[in-house]
Amino acid sequence: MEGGAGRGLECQKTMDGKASNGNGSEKAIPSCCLKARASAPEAEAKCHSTVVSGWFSESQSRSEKASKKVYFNNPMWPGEAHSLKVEKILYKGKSEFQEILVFESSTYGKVLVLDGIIQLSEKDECAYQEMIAHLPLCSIPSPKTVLVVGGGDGGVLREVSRHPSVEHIDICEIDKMVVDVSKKFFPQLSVGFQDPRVHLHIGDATEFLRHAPKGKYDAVIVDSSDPVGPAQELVEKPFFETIARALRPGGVLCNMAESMWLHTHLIQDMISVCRETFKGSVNYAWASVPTYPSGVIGFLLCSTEGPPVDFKNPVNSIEKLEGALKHKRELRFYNSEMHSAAFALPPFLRREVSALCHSSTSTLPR
Ligand code: JA2
Repeated sequence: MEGGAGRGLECQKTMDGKASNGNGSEKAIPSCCLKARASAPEAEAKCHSTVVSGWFSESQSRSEKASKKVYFNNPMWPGEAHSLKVEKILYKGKSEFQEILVFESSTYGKVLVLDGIIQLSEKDECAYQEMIAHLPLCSIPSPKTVLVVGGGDGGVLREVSRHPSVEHIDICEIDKMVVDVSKKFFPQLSVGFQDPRVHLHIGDATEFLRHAPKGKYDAVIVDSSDPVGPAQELVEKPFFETIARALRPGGVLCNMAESMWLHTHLIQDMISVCRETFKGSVNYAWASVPTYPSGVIGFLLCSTEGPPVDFKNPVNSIEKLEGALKHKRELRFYNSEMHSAAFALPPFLRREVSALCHSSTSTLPR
């Protein structure tokens, strides 16, 4: 997202609607805000069900024919909706698996939406992709073989390939159309596919993992969409079992694990399934991602029995890896401090997960 880098940063509005340059002195409204204000996207906006009068709202887009209330009726986050102002719809299509929408937003750059749910925006994708890749890969010494499940946009591949020790990266994405759309609209993410270590497999990840040699991977990263639609199986026990089988002893899994504000029970369920399945450590981390519901996303980290893994204190720090800070593009969100900080939990969540997470290597209290 070089073109959109820092988009919005130079354009912060104060609560009273006046523009501010960040040092307290008020200025005329900057041109980017005027442009956003003047845009009249309604004409294009009408052509997609999730866009209401120029605002995209996360919704259950499958119920297109139902009344307007579907916009506030996503089963993953009932009673709330998240909106972004639309400048222009760039693409809409339907694959064998889902609806795909790409639009230019007023303040977050281009946005990829699958089945009415935001998957990434150019402005904040760095937080999600950097964390989901480096939390596991910096927790083990010298990772060599990595599997990415989902992640068809390529952003996680871009991050995995920062690690000079990595020799082989498999990616199993169910929907080829996501890959094609990313190559067309998100070159800063799909650049990840250009690395010669990357091997793309289009298909069902549960099937792929069943055929993977036992103990093949040092790390598995599950970059899935929410568990409604094609990703439903990816939070269930049989899936975790196939991952544990495909990991070497002391290998690590990092799984997208929803919002601590909205999905505490889902997180608890995932942790208890993972405690049963992974005999090493299990831990939970989170990061701020403004375009995801409630503005945060969680990561569930697990290791198999073998060399112990202390997720909170990275042994393979990114700052020490040759060329890693600048590979393809600079790191924007992740560093070793952010890594350890991501495991700090507010009391309400700590109470819920600490009993489930404890193990000899976990840093959470029993
Ligand atoms: N974004 C993706 C993906 C899989 C393929 C393409 C893009 C994500 N997984 C993360 C989605 C997190 C959604 C949170 N509500």
